[in-house]
Amino acid sequence: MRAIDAVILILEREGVRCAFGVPGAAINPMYSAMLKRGNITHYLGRHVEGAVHMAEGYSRASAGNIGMCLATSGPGGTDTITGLYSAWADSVPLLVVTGQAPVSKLDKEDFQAVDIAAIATPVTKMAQTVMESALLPEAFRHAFHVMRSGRPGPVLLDLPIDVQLGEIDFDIDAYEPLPVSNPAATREEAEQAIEMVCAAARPLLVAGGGIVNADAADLLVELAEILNVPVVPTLMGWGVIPDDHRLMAGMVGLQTQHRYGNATLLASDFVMGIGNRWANRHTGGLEVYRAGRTFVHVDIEPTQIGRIFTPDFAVVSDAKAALEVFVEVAKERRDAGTLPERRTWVDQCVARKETMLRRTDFPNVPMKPQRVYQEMNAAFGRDTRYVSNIGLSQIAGAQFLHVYKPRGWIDAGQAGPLGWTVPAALGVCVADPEATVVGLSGDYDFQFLIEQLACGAQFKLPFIQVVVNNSYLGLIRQAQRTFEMDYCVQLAFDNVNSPELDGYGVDHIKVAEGLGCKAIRVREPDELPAAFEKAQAMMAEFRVPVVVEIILEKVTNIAMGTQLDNIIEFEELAPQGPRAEDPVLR
Ligand SMILES: Cc1ncc(C[n+]2csc(CCOP(=O)(O)OP(=O)(O)O)c2C)c(N)n1
Repeated sequence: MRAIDAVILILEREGVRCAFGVPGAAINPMYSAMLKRGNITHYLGRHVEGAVHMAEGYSRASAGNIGMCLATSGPGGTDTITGLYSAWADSVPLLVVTGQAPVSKLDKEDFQAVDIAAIATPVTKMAQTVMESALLPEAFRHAFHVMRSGRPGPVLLDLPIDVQLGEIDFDIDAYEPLPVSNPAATREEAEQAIEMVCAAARPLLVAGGGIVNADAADLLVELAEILNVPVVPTLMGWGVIPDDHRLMAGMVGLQTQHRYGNATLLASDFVMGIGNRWANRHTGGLEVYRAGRTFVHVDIEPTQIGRIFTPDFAVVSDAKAALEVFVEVAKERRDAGTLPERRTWVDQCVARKETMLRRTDFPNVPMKPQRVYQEMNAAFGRDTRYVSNIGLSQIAGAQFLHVYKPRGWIDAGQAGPLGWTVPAALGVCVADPEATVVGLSGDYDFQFLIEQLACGAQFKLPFIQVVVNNSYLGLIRQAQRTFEMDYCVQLAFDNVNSPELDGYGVDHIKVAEGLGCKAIRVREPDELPAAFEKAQAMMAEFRVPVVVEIILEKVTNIAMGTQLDNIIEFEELAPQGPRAEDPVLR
């Protein structure tokens, strides 16, 4: 059979059910092979970067399934690089398959021939141009193994057109995916780690995205409950413990943080990080983060240990394997009565969570963003999957929204490429068609890959896209406190077709409607509940993305700082005591 026909059989055997892509001459044999079998659904991107972020969103929402993006040679391949980087930075498995010029033409400056494997190498776990048809099956088997093993990540396979079309002998019945083997904590390591937790007076668990990747959230919560130790999820781990769990102590960081989270970290004397990478926006300056604390680090990837700082004790292990043996050891200590009593420390953490709050119930018009998140919490249920990316919208969303389950907050946490949210949300819709998916973007993030909305309209991928419009590049201008950079960077302009926008510039409603979606504009906070309800009804009726554009005040500042102990609060804080409008505290 043609080697590319064998590839399609392998993809099916490895669990691939869909592809996101853009065709072109060099990858067209692969499309012909998909057409022949008809088992892989193809979602046509309106930009290759959109297609690759859709594939990423699909992987991030799926436990186990891997998103695949197809692109042609030359610009098709280079357009995938941002998606590969974003997946690589956040440990997301993702398969990019590119077409390529024929092998004999690779060094002849052929049309759209570029060494994409070399370009992709720094942002992938493996990037390879496969030079022989007979090598294609093993290249794919190896690629799936690499994506699934150790710290997950993306792979790019580049297929010259003659390699795709070459004839090979292949029997799919003789093909088995390679088993995944990951390092696992030993019993001795678990005893040592739990002993260190027990020896601490004010311990915390930092729960990272590795727990999400390992599908081990239940074990993390079980461990925290047995030990009675509060949990700080990282941005990538947010949701592994529900926000309203008594032991959810808040997020820590310079931007996506809670006041109570930072205060609790600063009050702690011990931190065990599991499946996290001590990202700098979580730790801030290491002098403050580490001062007076003992650290244990559990990570699947040995080269991650000590990359940021040397922990007092390290365990190289898959998060699930580590948590299983930690729970076993903790249960034995509980049954033997050798776990320390933790009531005072936990009560102190809970008290901070109930009182160290930021105000959200602003009545202002134009709206303050805090109010938007208060109303989103009231409008969207516990099973909502939020998708967000970068900017003040993402930062404020993380400070004020509530997440209750793993993969309930899907975020390009490290790379933050503008434009990511809409396509990633579409990929989430494909992965979980039953879910309520809510994208959250600033106006600039929304505009970057706005054309992807057409894909949602075409393939009936309904989700709610909240656009908080300050027409201001909020995060960048807020950063201007450090540099004077306001040089020809105004998003705002007078739109001659939409004078009612009063200088906010792009008419997102008209664009969204032109792309086949539904759209609502909201100016007053009291209109928000009805707008969200209407958006959900429209989504159900028309099965297309629904944009809810919220006109914000232009100058918006969200609490952030340069160290955990000097976060600047720009707005008034909530009055002391539980905040009635907050569903987590109600
Ligand atoms: C591809 C890319 N270019 C530039 C940036 C830098 N950047 C980060 S946030 C931001 C402004 C975002 O504006 P908007 O999406 O409207 O969100 P806001 O901060 O106003 O909520 C920019 C330019 C980026 N993250 N990605």
